[in-house]
Amino acid sequence: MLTDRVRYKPLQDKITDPATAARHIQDGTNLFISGFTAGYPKLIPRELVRRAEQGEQFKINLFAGASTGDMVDGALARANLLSWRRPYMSDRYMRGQINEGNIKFKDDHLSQLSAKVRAGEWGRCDVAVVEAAAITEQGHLIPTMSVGNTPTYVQEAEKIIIEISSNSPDLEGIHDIFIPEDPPYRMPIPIYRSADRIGKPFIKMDPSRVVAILFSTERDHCPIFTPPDATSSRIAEFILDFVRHEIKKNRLPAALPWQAGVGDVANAVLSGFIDDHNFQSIDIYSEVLQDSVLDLIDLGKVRAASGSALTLSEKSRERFINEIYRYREKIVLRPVEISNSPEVIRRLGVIAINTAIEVDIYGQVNSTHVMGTQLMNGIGGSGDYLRNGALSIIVTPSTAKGGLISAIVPMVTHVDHSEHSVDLVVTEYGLVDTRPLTPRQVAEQVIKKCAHPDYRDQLWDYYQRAVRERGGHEPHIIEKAFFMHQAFLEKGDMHLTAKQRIFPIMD
Ligand code: 0RQ
Repeated sequence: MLTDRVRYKPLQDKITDPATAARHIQDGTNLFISGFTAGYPKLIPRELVRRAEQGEQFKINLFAGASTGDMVDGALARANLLSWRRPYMSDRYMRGQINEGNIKFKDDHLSQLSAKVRAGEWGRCDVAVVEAAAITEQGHLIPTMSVGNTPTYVQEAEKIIIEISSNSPDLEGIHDIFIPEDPPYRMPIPIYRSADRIGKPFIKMDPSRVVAILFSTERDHCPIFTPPDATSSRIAEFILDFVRHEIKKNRLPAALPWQAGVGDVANAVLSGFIDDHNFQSIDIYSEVLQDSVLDLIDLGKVRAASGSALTLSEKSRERFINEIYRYREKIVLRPVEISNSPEVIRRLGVIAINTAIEVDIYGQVNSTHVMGTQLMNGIGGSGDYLRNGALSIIVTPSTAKGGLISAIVPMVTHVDHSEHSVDLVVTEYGLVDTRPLTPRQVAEQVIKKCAHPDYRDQLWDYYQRAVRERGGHEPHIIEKAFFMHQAFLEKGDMHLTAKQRIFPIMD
């Protein structure tokens, strides 16, 4: 067991216990961890929480690949141990602390993080704590179910702590690790197809910086994906119909790879391929690969699936582990600066699908801040893909919070993606291809086709009035543009009666 997993003999005497290892982490430590929905360390965070519970006063700055599990983000936030957290996270309690101003958070495009760390923009790289499946004979690391920023963290850290996951499957050969040179010496990233491998199957590591190795029997706890509901399925149908039609008309090549963001709609689109005979050999060039990718591989429908992490339900994880030999030849796990590289996304011509919190009538998108102020998760990779995709699709259910909030609004309260990055807007009511339309035509169609019927009249009234009273290329009544948000903030509902629409709020 020990020699199987730590095959580099000089490191075998670094095996220790969590309390000893975690002593390298003190007040003010910049802690860089592996993890990108999966593959995060478990023992060190638990030990840090234990120390806090025993009364030790200290705070750390935590940098990950993206979101991790409750064992990291939830537990460290609850123990009040975090000064900073970067980047994307999705933990409910941590989100609350960030919004309260108790944890500092700054959002970054995921593709840019590693280079920023290498440039020293985040400060000293004190300690890296990484989960690994094994250490090779030469002293290099085999990561587990995610790569994220781990190669750069391992390269830059002064001290490295490794958690060997004893229940990780034999993942050797699934990763493709490549760290590009930084400007001005960067060369093209030579990926021409999703399947291309350009690096090494391990993370290069200087064993002399390893200060501790732990053995872990803990497992990732990944979000449970529910089967697609009617709304997600309808959105998926619109997208698949549209793409089929564009391919038929020769306006879109048939072989473009797909990226689908986090969440149910993404899963629904990929599940939509299952029964669709038009899509027989799909390339996926995405960030997080979910259960639906395994289903498609099982059906023989995937040529290659490239991502930075595999986020699987318990059931799919079992299947993955038992038949890894089948999946290994289809799946490539890369550093997030490669999976999300604008250069590669643009070269491959990715069809990118990402979810919004709200979209405005001209196609600007808010993915991150509810009512313009409350952080939800972060921009993640959505900007990397939407800005650079060959066809950039933004999806959202037409309403949120049981219908009390319209996801189609006159003006978004926070902008993550501008109209120039958005080709299609899709809700369960319809799809608008903004590409051949003027902003005014986009507004008219988004209101008519995408907004929930309950909100169409008030959006239309606003738009018509803006056209009449202010005009311009993108008509707005600036001082009234947030009347729907204002209604929600005042009475918990964006619905307005005809009278309210014309008088108190609009006037
Ligand atoms: O709140 O959790 O309290 O119920 O937002 O919304 O509908 O469950 O949808 O899980 O797909 O998340 C944009 C947040 C959508 C996500 C966002 C509330 C809603 C609910 C979640 P509750 P749903 P999803 C990278 C891909 C940015 C990063 C990204 C996200 C909660 O997709 O973080 O795209 N995206 N990464 O009630 C108030 C509204 C709301 C609202 C939703 N208008 N107002 N609350 N909610 N809309 C690329 C990859 O390849 C992975």
